[in-house]
Amino acid sequence: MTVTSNLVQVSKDGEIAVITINNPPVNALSPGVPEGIAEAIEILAADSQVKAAVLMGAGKTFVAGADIKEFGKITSGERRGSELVELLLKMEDCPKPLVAAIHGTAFGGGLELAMAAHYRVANPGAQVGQPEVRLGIIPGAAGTQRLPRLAGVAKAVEMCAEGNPVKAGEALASGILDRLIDGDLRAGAVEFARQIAGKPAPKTRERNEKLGTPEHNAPIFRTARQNARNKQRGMIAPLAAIDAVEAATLMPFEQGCDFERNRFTECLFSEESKALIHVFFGEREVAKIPDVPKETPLLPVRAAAVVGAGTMGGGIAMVFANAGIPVLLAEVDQPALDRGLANIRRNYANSVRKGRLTEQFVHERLKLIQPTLGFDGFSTVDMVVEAVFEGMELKKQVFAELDRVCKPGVILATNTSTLSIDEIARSTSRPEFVIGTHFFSPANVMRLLEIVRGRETSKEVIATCMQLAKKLGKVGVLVGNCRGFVGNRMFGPYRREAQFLVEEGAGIEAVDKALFDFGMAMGPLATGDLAGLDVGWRIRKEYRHLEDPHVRRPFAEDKLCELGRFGQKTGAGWYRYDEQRRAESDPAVPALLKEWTEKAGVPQRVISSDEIVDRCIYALVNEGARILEQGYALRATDIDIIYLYGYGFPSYRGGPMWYADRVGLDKVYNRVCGFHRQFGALWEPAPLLEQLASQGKTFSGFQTGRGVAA
Ligand code: 3H9
Repeated sequence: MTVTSNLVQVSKDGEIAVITINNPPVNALSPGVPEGIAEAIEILAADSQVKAAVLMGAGKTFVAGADIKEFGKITSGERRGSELVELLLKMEDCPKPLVAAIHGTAFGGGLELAMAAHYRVANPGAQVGQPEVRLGIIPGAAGTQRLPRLAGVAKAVEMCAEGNPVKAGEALASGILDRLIDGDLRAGAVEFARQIAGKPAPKTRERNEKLGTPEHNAPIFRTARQNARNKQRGMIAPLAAIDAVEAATLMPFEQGCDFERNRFTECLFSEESKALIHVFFGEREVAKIPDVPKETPLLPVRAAAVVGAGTMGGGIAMVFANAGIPVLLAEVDQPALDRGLANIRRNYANSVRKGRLTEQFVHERLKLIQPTLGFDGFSTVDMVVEAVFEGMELKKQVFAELDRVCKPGVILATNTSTLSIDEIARSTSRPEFVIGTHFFSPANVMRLLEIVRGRETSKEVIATCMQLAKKLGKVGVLVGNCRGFVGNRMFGPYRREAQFLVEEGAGIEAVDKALFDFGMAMGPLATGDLAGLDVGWRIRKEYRHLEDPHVRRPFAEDKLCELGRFGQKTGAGWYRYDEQRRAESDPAVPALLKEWTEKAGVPQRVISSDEIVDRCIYALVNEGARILEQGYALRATDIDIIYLYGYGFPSYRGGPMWYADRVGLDKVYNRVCGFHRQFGALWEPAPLLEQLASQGKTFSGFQTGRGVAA
């Protein structure tokens, strides 16, 4: 074996050279890897015994792309970043045929590398993709130029603009791959290389037969741009990716590459890209809990149970079933159980109708959901998630009963969104096994799982739930046990400001539109209608005794609820709704608001969309700062991830704390101080915001230096 570097090795199998990239964990194209491959190409080109070569990855994957950690060096001018482009030309010009052999993933620069080889083979389980748009960039090593030449324009546009992975079978059908290899990939690839050795080595960049004509391509680009504007609203990278693929159809290869390079650089320097790269690493960082090390033993979760077959309980049961974990679904009586099961069937049927799931998948998942009355069968499960009505007394009764019927070592989780985990845990004899698993509605869709640590929750239980989140397809974020935990605690001030704004004279649609245009998935008032205004109303009634009567509170939503306007489910809330739950403005509400605000003596004024955004978003940030300071979240990143996956915050803005950092904490602090002077106590700046702003620091750089406070 010839070692070109510790990152790339060359070995020989008769007349076939095998180049192996060995840069764990994902063989990213970090500095040294492209150079190592270039050297390997030189070695085999000069070796007269070698007739063809295989390029593959060591370990669990081919190549997951460029090294994302290096992008900062390109934007700071420390690195050029065009080494890869040069390497790919060199590979393509190699006189001996190169076969890329793919297992795991060939993503981003990894697929670009493979496309510069003369042939591509893969294991059936492999995936290929150009996911760069998810990082706010576009392929930067001719991916937008070579992919349409292999896969055709429509497939290339879809892959580059949407960033979704493509399975090996589909990649074969679309022309990205030349052959699938069952069994030993190396042996199969070497055999394939023997078959093509000595034959001409086709260069992808010279293949123009799939590039289509302007007439044929025009509707493809038009539809792609429409889709990008709708589905990736507010983002620049998807549109840039489409432009670059279009360039491949209009210009010679070299010019297309220059075009791509310019758009790549533009994107790489954008705020969008910085935010999305923060999200990429943030998503992985939240899994790291300083006082719960990787080696913490995990408890088995082979079978689960859910108490309560309402909307949340049913959704949670589906989440377990979808992950292949058998789950008992318990209710107090048969009608409630029947309703719950009917809802689950309806949800699954909708997914089948929309083509998201197959009949077969649903059939198998439904078999995993076992309905039960009371606590029948609970003695055999490893984990229980309680999802009954949100009331402390009821929850305590359920947990006392679970303590009685469940075997030792079972994780007892509550889906409460507001109540104290510690108080619930005290109703059992095993508080170390009690934890919060706060799913978001609809549970089978939303990716966030807030994992709430009680004072006595054991590290094993925390580690198991974090691991389980991944298995369930969720992003688990550990939070501390405070009222509303992290997400809802921040959402309170956000929605409070939205209501104040309409009470002060802003239009209902104006408030929702300003935040929608900022990038939120929905405006805050429309979100209230969707979730049900009565939910907050009931909680406020429960906690009314804790409120300071001298502090201003919004009143309009309570009054809407008193009129039975609970939102979508009653056909009216802030908006009115037709049978299909389509919203339209309801002139009755502004009229009511006028009457109520006049009576309450709230002065009316014209409010700008900038003020709407700043008041709502900075209310999130100010509360986020308190949470961080009090240690209820481990890092600012954790708060960002919660808001991206649970609350529809735009990913290209990186989350509320990242957004505040980018605006500049001094500016945010001054604005919050202005609101404090204008609106009083509710806007008192969080001490951490004041401290970081005065020191010229950021939330991202702030470490509490301790674990999540329980
Ligand atoms: C690109 O290629 C641009 C090009 O056009 C060229 C321009 C010139 N770089 O996700 P995991 C780390 S842009 C650096 O937990 P999994 C990750 O942070 C790139 N690090 O594993 C983690 O570190 P830690 C386009 C990377 O098995 C560890 O590896 N490519 C990279 O669940 C394990 O990762 C992409 O966007 C990277 N490229 O999933 C693909 N990738 O252990 C990005 C991973 O310290 N990667 N790390 O937390 C992925 O989608 C997933 O990592 C993958 C594996 C599916 C590959």
